[in-house]
Amino acid sequence: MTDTTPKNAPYAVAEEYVTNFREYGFTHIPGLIAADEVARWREIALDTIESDGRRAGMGGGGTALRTTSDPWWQHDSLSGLVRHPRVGAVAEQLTGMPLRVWSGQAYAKHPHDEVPTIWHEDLTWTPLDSPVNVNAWIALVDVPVERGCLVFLPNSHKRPGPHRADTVAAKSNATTYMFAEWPELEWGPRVTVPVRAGDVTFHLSTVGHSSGGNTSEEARLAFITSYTGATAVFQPRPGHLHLDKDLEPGQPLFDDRYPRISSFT
Ligand SMILES: O=C(O)CCC(=O)C(=O)O
Repeated sequence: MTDTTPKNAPYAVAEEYVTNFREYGFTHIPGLIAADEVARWREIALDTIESDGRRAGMGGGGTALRTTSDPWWQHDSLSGLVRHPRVGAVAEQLTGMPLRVWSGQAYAKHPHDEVPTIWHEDLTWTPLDSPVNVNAWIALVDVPVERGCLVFLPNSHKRPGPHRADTVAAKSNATTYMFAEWPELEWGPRVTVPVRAGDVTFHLSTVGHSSGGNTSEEARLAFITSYTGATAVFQPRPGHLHLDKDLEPGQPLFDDRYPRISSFT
């Protein structure tokens, strides 16, 4: 990752976040989205999950995590959040690379869905060849520890490769595959990151992470935008599912469905 001056300079965050992101593989940026804007997106995300939600594939182990159905471009209501200029600009600043959207979905972990999200990294589940993949996890409500905030394995992106597990094997042992594949990760430090509504955490696809169950009385509501390198190529491995039937293996991503951050207004 090289240092670049972000195109959207007014949206740039302090250099300490860039340093943290590159050192640990994730960073937490408080208050990136203003309170009134978050309130609006919270309503829209909830409505979209209620009208067109499904059970999230990432749950493993029985969590009832609900998500808006893929692909994001079928939900006009969510387009403004997927193309959020500040969130996109920060993703490019952190990675130092030109990026495009890969996916964007709202997720609700309902009260007393107490099953944690499995330990995983995202690369194994991503049917792309790309110089970088990064997720922005946008908190639409306050997420204290008891509501199931994210837990990261700092520095886990620096482990020796290969960084992808076999997707078919990982699927059949979803709750245990990560520590089975990279046993040393089980014994490293873990960082639990409670967040306020409007905060955003960013993490690389090679970083191990999970989240706790929701033992609280309120839904945990978040929006996850996944970005990939502007030059990314669709390259599914055995076991990958992807709903865009117009994409052929080896093909670059279409600008209309996978917009470049530089095209956001
Ligand atoms: O929201 C969660 O529980 C997990 C999120 C996640 O895995 C991700 O953002 O990559």
